[in-house]
Amino acid sequence: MNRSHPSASRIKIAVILAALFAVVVCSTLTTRASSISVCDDAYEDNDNTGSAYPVSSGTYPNLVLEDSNDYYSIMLPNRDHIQVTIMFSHSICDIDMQLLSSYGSYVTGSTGTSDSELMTYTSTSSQTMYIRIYTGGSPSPSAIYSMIISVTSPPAVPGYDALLLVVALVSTAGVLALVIRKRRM
Ligand SMILES: [Ca+2]
Ligand SMILES: [Ca+2]
Repeated sequence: MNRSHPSASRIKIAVILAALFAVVVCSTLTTRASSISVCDDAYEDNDNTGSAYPVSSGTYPNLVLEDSNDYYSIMLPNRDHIQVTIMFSHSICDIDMQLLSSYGSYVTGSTGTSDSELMTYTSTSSQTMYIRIYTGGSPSPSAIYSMIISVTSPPAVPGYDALLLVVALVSTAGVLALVIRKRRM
């Protein structure tokens, strides 16, 4: 017997034991103060809109869906376009996501069956929106994902600001004319 090359079954058992060890350790090693698992990401406790972690355009690697939800908040000016992408291993955990309004209502979402999800939205008002990461399966310390957020502003329209100024001046002049007319009556 060649002892330098362990059998495939032994390797498989070792991998399973290592995974079980990680799950058990990560599930039990919790901080006494907040009960947050030491294996979850640094943005916890962000399990609802009230505790959503504020984010902006950028890449957020090594996030963990160890509990039921991860919420992130983002400020979107009117007409800005947001694109959110998450990447993960679908075979480990089927992670989905939603974009919620400032009131917490559903705006759009992505519930695919591959190793990534993507959603886009163009804001119709200035508001704080919420990105909800969740799963219909089982959250675990192994449910690791990366999130990429891209927010872009609409291109400036030539003469748009000047047009707004003209409209404001004409409106103000109209109101003044009405006031003067009423006083003379
Ligand atoms: Ca998390
Ligand atoms: Ca969470």
